[in-house]
Amino acid sequence: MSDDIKFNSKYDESNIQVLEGLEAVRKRPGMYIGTTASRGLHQLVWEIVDNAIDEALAGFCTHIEITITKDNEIIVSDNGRGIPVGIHQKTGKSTVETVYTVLHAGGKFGEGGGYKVSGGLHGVGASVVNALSKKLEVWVRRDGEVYYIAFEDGGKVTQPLKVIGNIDPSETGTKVRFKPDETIFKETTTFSYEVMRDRIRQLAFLNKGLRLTLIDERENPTQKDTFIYNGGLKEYVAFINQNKQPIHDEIIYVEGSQDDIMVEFAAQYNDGYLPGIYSFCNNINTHEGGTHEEGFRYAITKVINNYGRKAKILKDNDEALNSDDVREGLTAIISVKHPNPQYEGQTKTKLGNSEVRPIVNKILSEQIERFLLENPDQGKIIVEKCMLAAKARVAAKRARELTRKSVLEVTSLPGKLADCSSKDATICEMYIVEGLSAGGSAKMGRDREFQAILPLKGKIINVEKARPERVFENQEIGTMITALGTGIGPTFDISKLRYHKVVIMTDADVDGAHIRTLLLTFFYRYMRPLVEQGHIYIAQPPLYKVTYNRNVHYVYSDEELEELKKEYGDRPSNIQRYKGLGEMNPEQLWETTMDPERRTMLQVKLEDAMEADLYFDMLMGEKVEPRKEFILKNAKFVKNLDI
Ligand code: 0R9
Repeated sequence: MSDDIKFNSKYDESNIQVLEGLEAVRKRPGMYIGTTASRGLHQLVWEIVDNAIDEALAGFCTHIEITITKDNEIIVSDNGRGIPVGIHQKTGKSTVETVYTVLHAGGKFGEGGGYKVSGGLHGVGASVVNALSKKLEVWVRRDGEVYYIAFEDGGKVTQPLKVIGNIDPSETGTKVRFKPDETIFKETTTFSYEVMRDRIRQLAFLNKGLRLTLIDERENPTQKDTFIYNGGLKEYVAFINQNKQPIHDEIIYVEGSQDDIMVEFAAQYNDGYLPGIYSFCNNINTHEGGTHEEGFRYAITKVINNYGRKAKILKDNDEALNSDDVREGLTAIISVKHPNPQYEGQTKTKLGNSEVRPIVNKILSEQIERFLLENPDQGKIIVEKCMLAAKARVAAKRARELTRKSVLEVTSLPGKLADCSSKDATICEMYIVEGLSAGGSAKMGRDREFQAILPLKGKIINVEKARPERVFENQEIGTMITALGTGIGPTFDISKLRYHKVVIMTDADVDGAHIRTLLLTFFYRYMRPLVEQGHIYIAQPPLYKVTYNRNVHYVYSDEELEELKKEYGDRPSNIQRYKGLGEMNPEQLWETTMDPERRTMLQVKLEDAMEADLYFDMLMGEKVEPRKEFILKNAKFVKNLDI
């Protein structure tokens, strides 16, 4: 059959169109996968995995296996029905070839009438992966036969579809192997096991009962992880709360569907103050929220108030709980699957479909109410926690009205800030410096045109453990907020940011690391756009000053010191180990750490907010055991532990 395909009359004509389509992808890959850096490279894997997940959602696939080969190629296989192999009416080519060569074909050409569910902003389909691959092969097991087709150099068919073997008709599935094109992915073609493991685990949580296996053949012995969660989002919430202190045992779990829209939800309160609310549509994290989150917020506020009144926990003269009160310390995940999602917002991660709001509201209201009625012990704990949040809110408001202005309203710049003279925020930098003496050196050493210095006295409050009202009362935090100019909370406005580089400069010791983590936690929890948009940096002061005769070298790591010794011999005239920034005079601080021509700074990036949440919980939260475990496990990486 496959040999006939070439002679089909439609073949030549459609072939030209196909190659033009794929060529467009190669010319502008960014338009299709966002970027050709590491994130775009991984996007290739997700495009293929998405198709297998669709097959699972259609009810025909239970296991997906993803392998990174020794040569850094990717193999994805599923045990679904296998991609159809018959001739496709419109293209005159086999459906499998069509899927891999016609843009956006996967969703439109399904024979089973199922719709495409998984995938989001870049859900562009398998043909894009083919266009950006040096080589791509597909094996389909269907109707007792193994079919094979191969492409090279961005989608040119090198082996037309043919049967290469016979099998038991009960064995079905699809396997795809591809090698990303190095001329497109110039920055890197190396896949990250950690990045892939985190996303695959998330996909397992989001698709209850589906088994996903990740294998890395680059490691010896082969590294392998299998994920399957029969509890779905319930297990996801337990996972997120692993380093928190839940206040009730039973996780609230809701599942339902209406008008082809599937809704799944799980939630549990912990003794913290900040909410951790995550939402997904078609397995894509909707960071900017949207109609599913609105439906959830409405439902939970209404149900907890109603239940609280009915159960007489909320008394007649108690004020109603607002949506902030009922979300304090709540970890919740809402996931919807929608056949035709509309995304809005700056990063197109806000769900816009208005019909989702009432559907989520209805399903959640009914089932959360049932949960509370069936679990009155837990219901009582939950309502009381929300009432405490409301009390704190009311008290803080009163205190603000009675006493000094809140840090949120202060407008004059803090006295401690040595500001820069330029008003052009895009070139301005603010150094947050540990200690008053280092602050003094930094003030003298800086370029006052564009570098501002804010010295910090001691440690800032741990925002992970403090109620927001207390955070805002904290002097050091107040000073920072005013200096930055953005405001905070609902009035946060990044366009008012006064410095586009905010540089954390602390000593290279344990105290310095602690202060740095406290500051990062604050920025992450309360001013996340600063982190997301890459405004936060970490200064890299040198660890040593090494002198050979009269030549001075500043050395930034122990590896570098070893290199230097190799190069110049083992006997420098002097090695000075810098314990703190205070030991450097202003010129040295400028030369080594602040001069844009010579310094190196680390830019803090946020790859995955949910993973970051877990780390902050572990490093800064209440539970000691997980932190101890982490430190023991990572002790070998800690080189300069000064105790
Ligand atoms: C290894 C990665 N897996 C896939 O890419 C994959 C796609 C796919 C699929 C179907 C089944 N399994 C799959 N795995 C499928 C089969 C049928 C109908 N719809 C889908 C059927 O047997 O009737 N397809 C995804 C798109 C297409 N198939 C189609 F467009 F070719 F139909």
